[in-house]
Amino acid sequence: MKLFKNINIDKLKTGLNKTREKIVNKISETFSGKAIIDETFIDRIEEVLISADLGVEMTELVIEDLKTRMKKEEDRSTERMIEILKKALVSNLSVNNLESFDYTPDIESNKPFVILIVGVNGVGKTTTVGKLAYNFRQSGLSVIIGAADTFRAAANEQLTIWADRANVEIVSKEKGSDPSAVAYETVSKAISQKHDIAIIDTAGRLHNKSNLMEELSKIKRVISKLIPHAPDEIFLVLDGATGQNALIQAQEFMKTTKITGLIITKLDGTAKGGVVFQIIKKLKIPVRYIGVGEGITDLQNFDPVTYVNVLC
Ligand SMILES: Nc1nc2c(ncn2[C@@H]2O[C@H](COP(=O)(O)OP(=O)(O)OP(=O)(O)O)[C@@H](O)[C@H]2O)c(=O)[nH]1
Ligand SMILES: [Mg+2]
Repeated sequence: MKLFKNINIDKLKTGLNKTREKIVNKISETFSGKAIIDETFIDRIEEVLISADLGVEMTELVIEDLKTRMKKEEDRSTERMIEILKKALVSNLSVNNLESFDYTPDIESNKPFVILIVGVNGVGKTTTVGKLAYNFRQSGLSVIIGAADTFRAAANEQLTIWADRANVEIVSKEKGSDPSAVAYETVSKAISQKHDIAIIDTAGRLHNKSNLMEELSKIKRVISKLIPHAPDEIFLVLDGATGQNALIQAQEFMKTTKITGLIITKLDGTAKGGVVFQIIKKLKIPVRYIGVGEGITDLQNFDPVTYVNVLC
């Protein structure tokens, strides 16, 4: 079965412009005319990486790596230094995350494959459901989506627009109905109508945080009554533009929900794209997709090497 592999280098480049400018321009300034690698020079690089939201821990690892690699270098040109930095970034990204290089969900033997989309309000869950549905649909799979955000008034309409754009079926109920009932009906229909994939959107905000977590557990329980392996994936959506906060949110969710993968949105238009490194390093949950725009084609597979190459 063909599955979508969406990596558009140009789009990714444009999307990551601000982060790249921050890292590359500042580093180029630092490097220009420098032949001696002294403490001030290293400190400057460290500042640049931290300001791009790489985080202290990840920055320190990269800097150590950079120092070791630079000792062996004759060529101290800016281009060469950026190359070395790239190597240091890639090797630190790959450590715990080799499996995310090539993500192919095993949909064939787990039909209908159920994906639950979770995250706090405004991070881009509904948009991501639309983009995912479109991509799977484009790969020739039949998709059904469920509007289990019954809390917010406009949530149904918003997801219906995405369902039309992606040309997929949608299950929704009136505002205020039980989100688990929507999830149940979505998965039931996925089974009876033989869809390949069911994607369930959830609310980002309920009356309070423990409500939200309880609701998610209930959705999970209800779905697994229909299919024991479901949900096959619980994707946590994080807004990359919030930098450090995204990491904190993820840690909160992980306390109560078994997150199987991450989707980092809004990496376009932010200079905090370095947060992806921190998230990977700290959370040890694979990043599956990244959002680089509001359009239906703006969801890409995440590949660490491509990400670093586009960034520097
Ligand atoms: N630039 C950009 N905007 C995005 C991206 N993903 C989502 N957005 C925008 O973020 C805003 C919120 O997106 P939603 O999909 O409604 O977020 P949500 O998590 O469903 O929000 P709630 O349902 O309120 O919890 C919208 O304006 C989207 O267009 C992205 O990758 N890039
Ligand atoms: Mg939503």
